[in-house]
Amino acid sequence: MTDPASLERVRAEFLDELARAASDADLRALRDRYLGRKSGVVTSVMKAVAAAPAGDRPALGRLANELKRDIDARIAERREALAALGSAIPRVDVTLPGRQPLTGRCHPLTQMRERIEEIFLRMGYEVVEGPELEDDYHNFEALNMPADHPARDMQDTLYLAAPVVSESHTATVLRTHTSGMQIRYMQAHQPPVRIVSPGRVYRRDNFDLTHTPMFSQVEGLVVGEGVTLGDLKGTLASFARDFFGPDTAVRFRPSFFPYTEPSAELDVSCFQCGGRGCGVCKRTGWLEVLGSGMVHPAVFEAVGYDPERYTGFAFGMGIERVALLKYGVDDIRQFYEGDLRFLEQFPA
Ligand code: 2NM
Repeated sequence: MTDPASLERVRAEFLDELARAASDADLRALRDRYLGRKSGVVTSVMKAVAAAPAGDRPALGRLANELKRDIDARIAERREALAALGSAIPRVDVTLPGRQPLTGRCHPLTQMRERIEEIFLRMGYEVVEGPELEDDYHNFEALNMPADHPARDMQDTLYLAAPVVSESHTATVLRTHTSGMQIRYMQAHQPPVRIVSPGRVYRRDNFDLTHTPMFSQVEGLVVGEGVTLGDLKGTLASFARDFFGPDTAVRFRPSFFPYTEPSAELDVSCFQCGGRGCGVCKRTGWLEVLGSGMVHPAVFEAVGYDPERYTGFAFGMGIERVALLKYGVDDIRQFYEGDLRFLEQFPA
């Protein structure tokens, strides 16, 4: 027995079950249950229609066929919707290695400067920075370099086209060293003094493997009563072992600077060959690292310190130079080219 109302009940039941079908397998089972050839619900309806009184058959047949097409179409529609949903969910292979994010880090010269600063900070020094545009007095005059001194030659110094006036001074040169800041510090403070001054400095040089017209320095200054050459040697030997490694040997060679007397250059044993002689140290076993000396009395006079009461030592090193040595870099210009293939070799 069948009638239009029972066909609608079948449709309603089907729609109810369709709404709960959440997978391809559910849809296959649903299709089987309604449209299966042997025992599908709609198949039974068709059989019932065939058995209905002849007068009812055409109308019931139309309704039954329409129900069958509707069920078929809705299942197909649902299948497509599920497929679209499935492909929208990204498939993640959790066994793949993660993507390495590109992280920033400090430039190798900054890392090097901070390493040097840290070593001296641990020894009780203060870090002070000064202006890159400097006046003649702080860059030369107070450092025992009078007007006719060869270091002031146009060859070495970059002069400003016109003086630059600021609150603190009237600059005429790009500083050739950071000593100017140390003069400023001494003018403003009484001993004891223990400072390092890092910064960029400028020289009239051409670009080559070991020179650039701008480079970076760290200079140090210690002033007090009874500061000796022995303090200078001990301090710099200690720095060298900290910076280059505990097995580093040091030697001091006599040298000359207008602002120190006596003056000495510090060599460290070649970390590459341990002092036996190699390409890095040019077969000498030693590497020149920095310049130093006992502060000249004329410098103390210039800043108003009593040279009979106070003594002190000072030193200066090029950051690029020590970085070249430490890392075995053969061309200083690489530090300024911004090439990531070079820079990435210096993890922070
Ligand atoms: C050097 C070598 C030797 C130096 C001297 C001074 C100051 F200001 F105290 F006089 N500051 N730095 C100095 C001494 C720098 O660099 C190679």
